[in-house]
Amino acid sequence: MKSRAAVAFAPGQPLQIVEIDVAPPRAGEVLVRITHTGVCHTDAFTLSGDDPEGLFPVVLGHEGAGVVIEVGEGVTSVQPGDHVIPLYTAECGECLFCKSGKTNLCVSVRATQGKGVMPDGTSRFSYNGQPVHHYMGCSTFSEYTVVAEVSLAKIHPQANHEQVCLLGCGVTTGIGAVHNTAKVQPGDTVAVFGLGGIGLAVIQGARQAKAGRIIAVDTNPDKFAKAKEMGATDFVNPRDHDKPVQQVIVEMTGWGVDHSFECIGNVNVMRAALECAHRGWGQSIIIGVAGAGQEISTRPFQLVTGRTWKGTAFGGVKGRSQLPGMVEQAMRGEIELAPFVTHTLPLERINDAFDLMHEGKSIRSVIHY
Ligand code: NAD
Ligand code: AHE
Ligand code: ZN
Repeated sequence: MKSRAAVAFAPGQPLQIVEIDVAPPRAGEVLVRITHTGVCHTDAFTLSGDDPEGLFPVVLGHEGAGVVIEVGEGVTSVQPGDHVIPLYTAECGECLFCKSGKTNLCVSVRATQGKGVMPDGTSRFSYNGQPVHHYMGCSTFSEYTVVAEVSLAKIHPQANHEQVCLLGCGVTTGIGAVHNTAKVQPGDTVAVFGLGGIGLAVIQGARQAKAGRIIAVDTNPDKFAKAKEMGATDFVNPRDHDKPVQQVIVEMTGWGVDHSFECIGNVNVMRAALECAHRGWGQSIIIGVAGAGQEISTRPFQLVTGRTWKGTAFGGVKGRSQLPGMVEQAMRGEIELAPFVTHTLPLERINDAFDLMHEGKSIRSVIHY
């Protein structure tokens, strides 16, 4: 079938809105009509050419919601008409990782996903007869996409797709990082570096966890108002200080924070986030994605004196078993999604969404088809 899609033909180039061909779903696969998709910084990261797994041409997008149109042979967990969120972290329930009870990092389709193809090693997308790659197992920048059955969470049919698409990545990642990875407790002190969609979701999660002080850090002071609305109590612009931001935060708190979260993808900030963690027990959670060749460093003494460095993918959330419940939490107002949606744009204006992100003017632009 034909599908309108925003295709990234080459790194660093604007997306092109074209009509691609989408082949029918094969065994274990599902054809989904995407109704809405957010634009996450990770899409911009891959488009920039900095992603070691970046492949072109590709249909990017991994923060969507939609409706099942057709299922391939053997698919039993969803049927046409079901409302779904595609998952870049699948959940097969059977692999070593799913069975461990220790992680959400299912490996069932991860290897082929990273190569931009379906689990059988081929693509369902083509343009002018040439294959186009899939992305993160989702490719939500196409109105019609094909995903593996294990990469779909079936959600409440009355959920508002314009908002719950953000549970496909940003909001789930931030909230999940607080509850599943850091396990923030009432009264804990938290520092959040980077106040985009991810950082604001961390703040929302920290407020849910009844954290005490929530210190919001960004070099763009325009981000502070929304951070305050979400529950941040203190605001730091590193550019207002002539000493390292970790020193500023340690001085504000006495010994540092119980938990810090890096939500930018900057390895220097990752170091600062670790070094503002409390002596003896503070932990720092890396959420930001850094480019090819980037490495983190600190003095080992920072770890010897009791700090812990961790990372998280999709906030540690198991998509098929936990995301439907998070959608219902959003429907009950227990997760607030509306403040994240600063712009809604038709597919034709998707490049504006990238510009707004780079200019620091948006939290999330949601694209509709
Ligand atoms: P965003 O662009 O919306 O927000 C980033 C924020 O960081 C902006 O407000 C920007 O002003 C701020 N910033 C930039 N440099 C800074 C600095 N030196 N000091 C302080 N603040 C600075 O991005 P986003 O969509 O919120 O994504 C954030 C990061 O999280 C990206 O790296 C993205 O790839 C990553 N991410 C990871 C996961 C995961 O599962 N681990 C999931 C989603 C996104
Ligand atoms: N492809 C990159 C890594 C990108 C990355 O770390 N992705 C995060 C999700 S970002 C969502 O916006 C993630 O979940 N990683 C775990 C995984 O399995 O991809 C690289 O460095 O090669
Ligand atoms: Zn994302």
